[in-house]
Amino acid sequence: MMLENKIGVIFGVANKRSIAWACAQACAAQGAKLAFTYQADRLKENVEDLAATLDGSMVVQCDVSDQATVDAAFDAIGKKYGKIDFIVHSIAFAPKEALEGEYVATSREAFRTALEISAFSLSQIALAAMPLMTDGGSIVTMSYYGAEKVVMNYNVMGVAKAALEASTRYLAADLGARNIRVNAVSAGPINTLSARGVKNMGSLLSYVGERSPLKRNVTAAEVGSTTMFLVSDLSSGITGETIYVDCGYNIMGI
Ligand code: 0WD
Repeated sequence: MMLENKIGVIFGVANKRSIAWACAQACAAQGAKLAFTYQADRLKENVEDLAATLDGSMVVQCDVSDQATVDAAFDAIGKKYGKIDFIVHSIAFAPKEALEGEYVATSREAFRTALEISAFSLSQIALAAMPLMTDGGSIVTMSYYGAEKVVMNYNVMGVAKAALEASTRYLAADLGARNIRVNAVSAGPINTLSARGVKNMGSLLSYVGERSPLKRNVTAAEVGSTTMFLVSDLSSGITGETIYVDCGYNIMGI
């Protein structure tokens, strides 16, 4: 029971395929109590049904584009649990038209939205969580290889993930003195709701599955167990890192 007496907040469960849900299951299996946020009413029932399978959990609305909902969510979590030990940030969004064709054509609005929801939200959430992380803590976010190499159709989301990884390092430097660690997991492609928003995701999955050292795609459960490690004391010496959980794909040259 690596996470006994620990309270975690999980951002980004949309349904049972969500990476955030795999992270939640891995953390709950180690004894963590979890608060879940959902973005909007369309996801409320899904998230409530999933959370109901875990003892002592709570569910609260939080749309990171609306600061009042972020403040209200942390208020409610603070009232129920009194503290937070870890956060899983598993949120990203870009308008669909920005996830196909040429990156050069990205609109100002799509750029702003993608960076705000997918990257700024990490520092926004860290700031809101700090007063409740009284015993130190651990924050984990989800990134992707498109942050550092060009991946067809990933476009502005790659730029947002580059900002997210840089933000992970700056936050780690700021929060280290409070014993709060901040790390990113760079996950290989997984067939989730968000992934289906990227054009030709199916061919990306087979390409990566054939070429990665392990000759397969990673599973959400594998991302979940690495996240569990990163929020646990087992990783107490690790902060500011981007850890690949991608069946080794990123190490390959030709
Ligand atoms: O291949 C993949 N699936 C990979 C995903 C590979 C590497 C990284 N990732 C990242 C994603 O970019 C994202 O950061 O993992 C994270 C989780 O993605 P997911 O599990 O693949 O996707 P999904 O189940 O759709 O969850 C993402 C959720 C949203 O779902 P929808 O589908 O409704 O957009 O992010 C949440 C929302 O629940 N979200 C928001 N939450 C709060 N405020 C907002 C918002 N404004 N916008 C989206």
